[in-house]
Amino acid sequence: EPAAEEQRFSLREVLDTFRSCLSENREVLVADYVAGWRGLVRFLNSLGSVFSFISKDATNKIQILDNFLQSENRVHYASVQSMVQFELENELVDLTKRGKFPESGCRTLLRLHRALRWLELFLERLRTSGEDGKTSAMCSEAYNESLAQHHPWIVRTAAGVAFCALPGRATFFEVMNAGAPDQVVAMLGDALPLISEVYQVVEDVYAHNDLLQLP
Ligand code: 1PX
Repeated sequence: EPAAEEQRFSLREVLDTFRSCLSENREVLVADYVAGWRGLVRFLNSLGSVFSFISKDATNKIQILDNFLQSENRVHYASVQSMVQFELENELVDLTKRGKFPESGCRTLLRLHRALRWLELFLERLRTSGEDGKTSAMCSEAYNESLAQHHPWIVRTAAGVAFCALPGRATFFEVMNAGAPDQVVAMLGDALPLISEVYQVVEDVYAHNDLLQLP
């Protein structure tokens, strides 16, 4: 029953997935990271088909990482840290220009990692916005401060058009299905520090290995 399924879906559960991402020794678990993204994409799809070019790309990247998680090398893909070590030691990453490994785990996860920064900035704006806040403006500001810097003109333009189709703040809060607006705001307040912690751990791993500009 798809309708009932839709009903139960709350952004709270999705954001909770990011809680389980971090192990006790601050390893970022790829399976949970990917599960979090799968939930976000589901949410994006429920906003309408204008966003399908975005969700298709995200789904594609999720699938690439999923394949590694099912492969014979899966133990090496358990955490972001072990993935980076494994792919670098075995020279499975194109470091300066695209070549033999256009779908390495490292470069694929980096795209989602950059998008997580967008999510953090966007949700923080949503959390602190007033009732008349414009989601499209919040979204494009967050985008310009993060992902846009890594996208060519054509993608930035398409993204800008899609942002105009975002529903208003009230509808947005309803779709999140996390209760009344003040409860949504509280939920975002709980979830954001976690998202930003996961972001920061991955950022540090990539920076330490000089991987932040992978082609
Ligand atoms: C309540 C808030 C929850 C909203 C959940 C929204 C989830 C958004 C998921 C966005 C995932 C975007 C992944 C983009 C990865 C990417 O940068 N890909 C590009 C580079 O990849 P490549 O393999 O070529 O190096 C690729 O070119 C991307 C193409 C698609 C366009 C990406 C536009 C990204 C806009 C992000 C903002 C999403 C707006 C959603 C509105 C709620």
